[in-house]
Amino acid sequence: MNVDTKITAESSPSVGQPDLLSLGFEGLEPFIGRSKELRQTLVRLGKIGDKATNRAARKLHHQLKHAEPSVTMIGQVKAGKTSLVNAMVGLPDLLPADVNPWTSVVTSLHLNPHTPPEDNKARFRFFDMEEWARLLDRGGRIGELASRAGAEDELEKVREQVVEMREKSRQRLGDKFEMLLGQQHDYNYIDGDLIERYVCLGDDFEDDHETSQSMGRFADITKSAELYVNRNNLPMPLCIRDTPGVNDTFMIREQITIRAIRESRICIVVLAAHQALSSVDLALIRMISNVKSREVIIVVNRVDELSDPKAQIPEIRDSIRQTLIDHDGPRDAEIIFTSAFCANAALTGRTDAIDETTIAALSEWAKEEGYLPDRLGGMEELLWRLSGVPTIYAALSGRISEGMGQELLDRVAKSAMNLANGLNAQQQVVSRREGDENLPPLELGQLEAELAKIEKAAMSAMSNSFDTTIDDFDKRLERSHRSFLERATGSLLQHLDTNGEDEIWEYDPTGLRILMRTAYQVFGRNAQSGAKKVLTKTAEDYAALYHRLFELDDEGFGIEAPTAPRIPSPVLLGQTIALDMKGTWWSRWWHKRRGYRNFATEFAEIIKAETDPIVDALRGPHAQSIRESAMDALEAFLSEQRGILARIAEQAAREPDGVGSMLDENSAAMKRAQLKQAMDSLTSFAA
Ligand SMILES: Nc1nc2c(ncn2[C@@H]2O[C@H](COP(=O)(O)OP(=O)(O)OP(=O)(O)O)[C@@H](O)[C@H]2O)c(=O)[nH]1
Ligand SMILES: [Mg+2]
Repeated sequence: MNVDTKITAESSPSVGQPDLLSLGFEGLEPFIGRSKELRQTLVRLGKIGDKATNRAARKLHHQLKHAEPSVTMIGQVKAGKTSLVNAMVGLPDLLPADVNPWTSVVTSLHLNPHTPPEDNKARFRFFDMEEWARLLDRGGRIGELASRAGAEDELEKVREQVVEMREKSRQRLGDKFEMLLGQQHDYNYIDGDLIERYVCLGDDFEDDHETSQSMGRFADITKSAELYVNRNNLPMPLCIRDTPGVNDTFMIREQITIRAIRESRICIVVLAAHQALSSVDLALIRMISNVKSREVIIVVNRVDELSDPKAQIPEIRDSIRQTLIDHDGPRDAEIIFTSAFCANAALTGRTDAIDETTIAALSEWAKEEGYLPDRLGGMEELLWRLSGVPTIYAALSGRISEGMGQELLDRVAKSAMNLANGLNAQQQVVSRREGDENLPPLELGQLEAELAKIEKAAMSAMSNSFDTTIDDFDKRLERSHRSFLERATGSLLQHLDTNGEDEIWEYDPTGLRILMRTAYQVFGRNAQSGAKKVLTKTAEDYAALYHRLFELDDEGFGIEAPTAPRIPSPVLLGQTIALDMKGTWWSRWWHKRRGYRNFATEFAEIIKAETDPIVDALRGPHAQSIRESAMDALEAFLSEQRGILARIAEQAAREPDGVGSMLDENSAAMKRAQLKQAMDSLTSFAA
């Protein structure tokens, strides 16, 4: 649905501190320099080639220019995620941040330095019927769990909350609100009111009947918000995702947060300095423990609230490290200390919002840590540096350059090299035919059959490779799952033998997660090497075809195989299961059981029911999505090669009065020189 598309564009609020926003992004410069260099080469290549080559080069150019790395912010409730996102964007009032209302939706901010402010736009998606029904009819994951465990009281509590929630939504949105499910609302402007209506829940709104009736408060049923915002002073496009705090009783949002982490390469975990990571936050640690340390950044916010930062910060850092080690978290993740409050004061120029003692205390700590340079531009810069935001930018710059950035350069350079290889083959064919008019014509009639043969072989090799790998994965998961259940049940029986039934037994599911993670890693390695084999073989087949069809005598001529797909982190392993929650339901369940046999079989059943969905998701959608991205990469390669080969064949077929005669000797020589130069430059991008 398109809402109010005629509303005139409103420019985003602007802040006159462009220099602050670039501090810390210096680390991106080498990547951006390389990206520009590659883009220039693509422009040159496009000019040398025919129309189709030019189009292909422009497409690659666009991919480089608009590549958008993304980062997801997750964390404790009220840690200051939203305030920090606003600070990082440089727009302190963009997203509503307060004690009340609270964020209830994943908001993706797409920041782009290349699009004009008139193009700012917003898109809000609502839960679909199924998600909503799952939440309401069954009370989300907690409800499912409670009913499985027979925890009637918990179930009743969940039901009450659900009824209340449904009533509130009805009040806010009218009786027909369920009709909105599954829909989306689009706007071609962005402002605070609009965002608040879709992404925040809060008690303040309850009495606000006027807003409810006239405009609709959609936050209950909003699942995601996408905001497209112009940001001139950013070195490249960037997506920042804000998520609701991790403490959601219904846990439907846990799944959504997990999905949001999957969608970004980098995850920033926001904690509040005065409630640093403790065992209460195990759900949070579980979510990140399956992400590589290097792709997790831990941010401890609200340091302006510490009375003695110089002494407290090292203690907080040590305690976080210890918690990560104790609970199998990403132990080497970088830890950064921030104050969104200082950042936003710097951005708005309200430097007196922070009292001098706080500034002095923070400065003393910051000097020690090397956060402050010898010379400062002024109060704004001091506060901005103390805020830690430039340190976050610097960390992001490093991760982007070495991760997504490097892969992007590599992928685009390979495609560009293949375009150049095609042009090179074309030139060889043309110049040889020009040199000897009596050569017999090329046997181009076979081209279609040869192409089809390569394509068919490649697709079926890739497909077979994944069939085998996924099958192995499946078996391994099955084995791990079974052995975990056996071990857990064994330990339960042993407990009963030693301690009897009165003492509650607890079992840590970390073992299961480690087994599944290992199975996944093995699968990832096999999937990648299988895909690589197929891609390399296909590239060789193409190179042989070039030689055969066009009678190339250049020994060094080859075709670049595209890179095998990246294996994303298995974030979903972190989702909360019954064994993670040692709450009252467990002790009640325990005390209701009598007799060994009951304990053992029922326990095995409940744990199997809890863990089955994770196993199914891993071997199902998760493995499939990797298969699909490998297939996509292969298909793109096949169609790229088909295009290039068809172009050469077409040129060669026009001989002898085709291309050769269109160009005089000089310009042909010039083109050869230009192509050689472009190829030399592309060679330097090889990883
Ligand atoms: N003193 C201080 N207060 C902060 C800081 N960052 C955020 N706050 C305050 O903390 C409260 C919560 O901030 P939010 O940014 O809404 O926190 P959040 O993590 O997004 O909260 P939820 O989305 O509801 O989980 C607000 O009142 C902020 O003004 C900070 O660095 N220092
Ligand atoms: Mg928030």
